[in-house]
Amino acid sequence: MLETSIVGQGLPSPHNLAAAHGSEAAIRDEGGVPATVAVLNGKLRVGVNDADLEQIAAGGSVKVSARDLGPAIARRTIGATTVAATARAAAMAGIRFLATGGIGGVHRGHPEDQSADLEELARSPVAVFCAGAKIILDLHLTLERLESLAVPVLGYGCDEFPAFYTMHSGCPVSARVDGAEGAAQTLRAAWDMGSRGIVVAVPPPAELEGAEKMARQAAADLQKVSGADVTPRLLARITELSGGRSLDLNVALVINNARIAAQVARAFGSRV
Ligand code: PSU
Ligand code: MN
Repeated sequence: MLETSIVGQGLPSPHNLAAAHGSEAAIRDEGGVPATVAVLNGKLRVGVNDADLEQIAAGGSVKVSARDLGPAIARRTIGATTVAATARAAAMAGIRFLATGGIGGVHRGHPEDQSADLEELARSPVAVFCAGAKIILDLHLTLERLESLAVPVLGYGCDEFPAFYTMHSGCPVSARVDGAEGAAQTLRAAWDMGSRGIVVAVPPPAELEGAEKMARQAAADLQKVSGADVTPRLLARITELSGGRSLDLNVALVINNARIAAQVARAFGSRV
């Protein structure tokens, strides 16, 4: 299962479609069936076609988080779903595996701005494969919040929570898993023990040099921005600051997460 806020708001063209198509292809490569989620024509769709994706990628889509699903359906908006809204869709469809770039979290300097991704993880029984949370966030507070919500944070072959553009955040994961089999076993045990959402944090396939410095700069530049716009605006600022280097890594890590999600799903013996 794949989200579309990254296509509609998170990445510019043509990187957004490259990430979406690349993720779907990676899942198929691993023998899985991709289901990309969006709100279209007054319906929450689990599985969209290329024309739908192009419509979302072309702009004009609205960012739809969990609370926006009802209004977006009623108003027939073109809705690009965040992790929170996609996890809700996964729960309804009985799908347990979701891949994205990075989950939302607690914003730097604005601890009152907490992504609905976190609360939704406490509710929906879905494993979210991500390169951690974006370095533009306050990762320490984000992990504290996940701990309070009793959401396991599994490091896929790592002990440190990745920070999206880098595998180093200085913050520990709650448990480490190794390989697809190891991850599948731990997911099964955690769900048996009553866990709902589970974060599977996968180190990014490359490092963006100077990521921490750029994140600090971006957060300082956009101090006055608030609400749903914050995440897309911060990502766009990092793109400028990195001279576009962040984009290729962003696409690569989304595809990498999708591939690993499909491998673990296969080991788990379930649908992606
Ligand atoms: N990962 C990316 N790019 C993105 C996002 C994640 O690489 O744009 C999106 C996800 O859809 C995530 C959302 O759920 O940002 C979080 O937004 P907010 O902080 O407003 O909840
Ligand atoms: Mn927010």
